[in-house]
Amino acid sequence: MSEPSRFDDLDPEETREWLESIDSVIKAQGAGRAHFLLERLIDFTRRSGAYLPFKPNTAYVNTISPGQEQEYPGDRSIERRIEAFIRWNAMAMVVHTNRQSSEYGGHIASYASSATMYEVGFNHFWRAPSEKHPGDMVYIQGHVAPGIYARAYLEGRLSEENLRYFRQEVASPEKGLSSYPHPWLMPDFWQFPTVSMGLGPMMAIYQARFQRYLENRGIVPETDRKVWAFLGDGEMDEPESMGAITMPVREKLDNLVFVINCNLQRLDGPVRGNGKIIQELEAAFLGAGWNVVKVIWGSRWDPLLAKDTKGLLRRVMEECVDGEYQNFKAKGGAYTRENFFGKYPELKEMVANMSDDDIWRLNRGGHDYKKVWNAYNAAVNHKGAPTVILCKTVKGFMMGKWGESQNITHQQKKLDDEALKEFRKRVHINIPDEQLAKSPFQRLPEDSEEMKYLRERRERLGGPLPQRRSNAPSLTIPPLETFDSLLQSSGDREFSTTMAFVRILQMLVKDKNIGKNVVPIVPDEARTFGMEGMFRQVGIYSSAGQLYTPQDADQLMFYKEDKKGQILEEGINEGGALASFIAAGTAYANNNVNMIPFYIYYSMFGFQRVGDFIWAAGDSQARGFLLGGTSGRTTLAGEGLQHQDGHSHLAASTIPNCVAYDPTYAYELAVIIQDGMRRMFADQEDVFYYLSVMNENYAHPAMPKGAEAGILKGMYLLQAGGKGKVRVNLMGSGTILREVLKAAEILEKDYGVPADVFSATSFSEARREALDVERTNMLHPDAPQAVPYLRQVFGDRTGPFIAATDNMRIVADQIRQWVPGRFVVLGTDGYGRSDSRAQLRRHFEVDAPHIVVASLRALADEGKLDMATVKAAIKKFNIDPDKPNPVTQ
Ligand SMILES: Cc1ncc(C[n+]2csc(CCOP(=O)(O)OP(=O)(O)O)c2C)c(N)n1
Ligand SMILES: [Mg+2]
Repeated sequence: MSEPSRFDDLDPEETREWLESIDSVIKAQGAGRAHFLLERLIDFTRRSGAYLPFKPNTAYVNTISPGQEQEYPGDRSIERRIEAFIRWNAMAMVVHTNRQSSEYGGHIASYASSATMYEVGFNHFWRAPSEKHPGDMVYIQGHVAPGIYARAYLEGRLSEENLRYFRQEVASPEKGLSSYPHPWLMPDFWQFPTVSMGLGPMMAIYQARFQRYLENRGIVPETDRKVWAFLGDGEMDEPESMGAITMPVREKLDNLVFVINCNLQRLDGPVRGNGKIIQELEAAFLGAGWNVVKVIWGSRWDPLLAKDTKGLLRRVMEECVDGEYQNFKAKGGAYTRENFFGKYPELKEMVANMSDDDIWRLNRGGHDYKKVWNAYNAAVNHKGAPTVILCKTVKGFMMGKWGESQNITHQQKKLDDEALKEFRKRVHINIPDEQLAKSPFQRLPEDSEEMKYLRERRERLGGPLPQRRSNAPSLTIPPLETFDSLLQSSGDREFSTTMAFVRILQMLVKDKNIGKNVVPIVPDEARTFGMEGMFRQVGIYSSAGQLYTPQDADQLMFYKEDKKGQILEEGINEGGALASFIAAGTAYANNNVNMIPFYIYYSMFGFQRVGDFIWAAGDSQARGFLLGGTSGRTTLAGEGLQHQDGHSHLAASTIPNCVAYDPTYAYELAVIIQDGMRRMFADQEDVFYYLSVMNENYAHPAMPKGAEAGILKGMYLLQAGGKGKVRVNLMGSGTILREVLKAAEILEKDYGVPADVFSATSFSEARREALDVERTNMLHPDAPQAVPYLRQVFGDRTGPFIAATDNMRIVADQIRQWVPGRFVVLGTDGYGRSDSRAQLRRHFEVDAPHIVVASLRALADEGKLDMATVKAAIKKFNIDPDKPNPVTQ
């Protein structure tokens, strides 16, 4: 059955009667009663067998009608002038930069479309952190950075030099401004990295939820602070953007406001040329349960809409697609008269007394202070659900034919004299012709009413924004002895490093100083990692508490949900869990308190699945521990190809401030976690950790005396071989270190080849140190030349060296240039598969026999042993020399 159009009315008289009835109900009993009756009518009709398709859309007009609008509380003419100066300077900094070289890039059109949306926020809504208030958190759209810098310039926070060094951070580390919001590069300014499209929306959602978590747990006082996220309409196509929109409804996050700049264009062209992005987004957000506020039409449309008694204007508004709306702004008033109003003679008549310019000036909602203010005001006062504001704007607004609604506008970085003249005209700034070509930056006189207004507004809201703070107090980290039980030999008791980690976590949550700061995060894998004991111990965070008796209430370790619960159980949602990790890991900057996130997940679903979030965590200077659980391509046995990770350490090494370890023993893990906490939460270093933990059970030895430093540096001598001239040096990490130890035993016993065995806790940390030392040496040829740690730890040993791990070979290969001799690396290159650990280690050629054969062969290559011994060993260990290479299998 086709849907009847809401504009084709078979019986207007009957319709009028129904409307009058509802109107009288609204007047007499209120909108609530009217809503109830309508719902009952719909329900009744459905139950009578009619097919009523669900239509989660309202008409293509503003949600807030003119009659409901409040007066604008600001001085529009002053604000317009301030905005004009910001617009000019934002454009000028991009033009300047590109005049030096088009290498630098930059964007004008995105901010040009959203200036008013930011100005209304800056002048009326967004509080800065101060003694009185923790401040609102604004996720600014990445590409509008020039506009934000231009405002900071007017305020005197940035200098003209700063603007001149836009995108030149190397040329001037002090003055350079980063292209986009990067806390890493501008740690006092930017709070939230947003430019990788789609990450901002999710990070904002989880930030808003984390605020409630901190409040409910009594870690920060309850406040009315809000999280605002500014997003592009094109950006909403990223799966992450809408991927988490049901959570804030479930969590009743009325501290969250999305503002989507619907300028109808993305980079290449229209977002929905053949449809209407605002209606599409409205339906999705309404369906999810958000408070949706559409700001489509500016005030100049109000009189026309008031005259639209027959609904023809609304009909055309609804029937036009975005591709056409783009044309109306790109092609001018005459075009709009013909192709928009021209659809009905009555409409054409309606605008007959308007000039083409008047028609072209019919403004869009997102460029109208009053409309935007009313939408923001509705958002901050809405209770019980998040709000999304859909603002319709013009991409490249005020750029004239050089950018306004043009498909090329996103890439427009250079404006010629004619274009600058047009821009000058549009912003009404008096710049003499002879100066125009230089597009000079414009300041407002310090004693002007605009400057007074600008300052007064921000002072009233607590100071300038954006600003990032990081003066949270350090935490008192427990000493290593706290984990003494893990530093001792476990005797016959066998357990995995994952279990060792859970023990450490359990000890930490009990710590009197930092127990409450610990934030365990899991994506529906707590049982996988043996953490279910913690459900009861510290509770699972739930804003609703627990409204039911858990199925396992009679068990010791029942599923306890609690408003004060400490565990963030994110469900099967690695992206969301990472966003929680970032919120917790940056609490020192956003909540003035150091929180200690431990996010444990299947190692395969970390760097590989949500690597860009981890990159953003690095940019954000998040602190905390990522734990790649059940790691290792041959250790996770049965799970097979999709689960068996042997490359997360490679990916981890790509993130400069991510410190990664692949420990074997409980004591190594304890040393690493204790020192990591010291670095991040006592010394407040801006690093975060990636630790792989495994699920193979084995006994753990006591920590060798004095091993701490080597564990942290990434390599230490675990076991010295006996006496003997023909010898090898072995190294390994994770569970494969145990294969290495077995190999050492075989080599010594069966072949009389003693082996020194090193535990390689981190090839990447060892490499970083060595590279750093060499770089310093290279640049200081006259200074005493330092010796990389790896050279020190290997001392005067000569080859061969054999390394084996449960990772791709390239992980161990990272240290090749500092290994003083022949270096043979074994690893798990290739797709994983299901089988037992023994079978898998044989398949990937990292079991003890392969390590023995590799060692013998290396000795033979050095002439220290004959090839016959190698051949015999291959035979003895039943290794099929013609077995296909696992890489290609
Ligand atoms: C993940 C990701 N993919 C692609 C880009 C490149 N990119 C930058 S801006 C842009 C278009 C943005 O369009 P929209 O979200 O509508 O923002 P507008 O500039 O129109 O406000 C694209 C594709 C990016 N920054 N991030
Ligand atoms: Mg857009």
